[in-house]
Amino acid sequence: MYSQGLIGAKEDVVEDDAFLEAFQRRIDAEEKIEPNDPMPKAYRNTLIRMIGQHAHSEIVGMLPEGNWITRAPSLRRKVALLAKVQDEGGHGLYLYSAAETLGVSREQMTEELLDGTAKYSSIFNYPTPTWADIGTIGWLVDGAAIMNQVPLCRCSYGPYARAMIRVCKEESFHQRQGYELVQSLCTGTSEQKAMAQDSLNRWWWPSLMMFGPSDTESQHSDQSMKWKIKRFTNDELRQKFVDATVPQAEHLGLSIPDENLVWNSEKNNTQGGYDFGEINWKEFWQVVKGHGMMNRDRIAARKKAWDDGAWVREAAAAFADKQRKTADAA
Ligand code: BYC
Repeated sequence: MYSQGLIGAKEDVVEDDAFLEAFQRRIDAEEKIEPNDPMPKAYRNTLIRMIGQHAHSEIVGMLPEGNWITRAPSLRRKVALLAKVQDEGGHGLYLYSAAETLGVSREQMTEELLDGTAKYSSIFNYPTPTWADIGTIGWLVDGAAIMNQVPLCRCSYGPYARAMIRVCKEESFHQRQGYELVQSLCTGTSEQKAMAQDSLNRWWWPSLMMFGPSDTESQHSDQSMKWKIKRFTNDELRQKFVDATVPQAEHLGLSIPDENLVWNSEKNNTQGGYDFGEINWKEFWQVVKGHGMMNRDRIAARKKAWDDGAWVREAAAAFADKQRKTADAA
């Protein structure tokens, strides 16, 4: 899908065995790959796909929470939520810029999001009917994002790895504000605590789905691990998330909605970990393929924002054109 229109890409290199082995040696030596370095076409396309999907997730991720900005219950909560949603917009911009260093344009990536060819995280296709969802998203969704994204700070592609450092710091603040919000609900009235439990019941399984298909089904993990784009498999990260989050739920006095959740001291090389129930993979693939509860609304909202912003793009292009002509005439 991304093989056409690589605006900044270097001429294709001859991908013979010597080239591929030399490239792998650089990866194995933990050297960072930079935009002008020769790289296999598949490495470039894997990164464009993954960084593009990540950027789209940040941008679409602003929608479910943005929905609550006008209804935040206090000024303090409103300020925190506004800042969080703005941070997600900033993450999207870093990531589009990182993808552009690989030779794909932001316009092309946006078109692929709007026409449904590019993916974004399944998690943002679930609705946010209650205020507790704002806390739960910070706690679980940003918590899962951190688990997945901290290892990406060591990704072999330099611009992505560097962008992830600031993103992770901000996600960490988001996770804390979410946990603190849920904690307030859990120490409030019985109705507030019930609202927090209901929200956890709805977001727990979709949060586990964020890590992607199981290792036996993941198409890209093996190669991405060899290229040190990914440092852990989907299942390894999912397990770390479950092990970190269950004690947090216990501290809040909330129940994880999984009757098969049980401590297993033999897990994780006998360090112990939780066994947990089977994810509903049918639901996961339905959402990924565009048939979740909110897929249509999310894309319609993005399309409207893109169309409404057309005059800004035209004005910016006209201004740049005028500057160029002035410079040429001087
Ligand atoms: N939703 O072979 P696999 C965030 C797709 S956090 C939708 O395992 P890979 C945020 C996958 O793309 C969320 N699609 O792929 C948080 C592939 O399809 P294609 C974003 C999914 O790439 C808080 C196919 O399934 N984070 O933004 O090795 C607030 C097979 O999967 C999902 C990132 O993007 C899913 N959950 O691993 C605001 C982090 N899972 O491309 C914002 C970077 C899988 O072949 N990305 N698919 O058509 C990654 O770490 C990896 O790309 C994934 C998937 C773990 C997501």
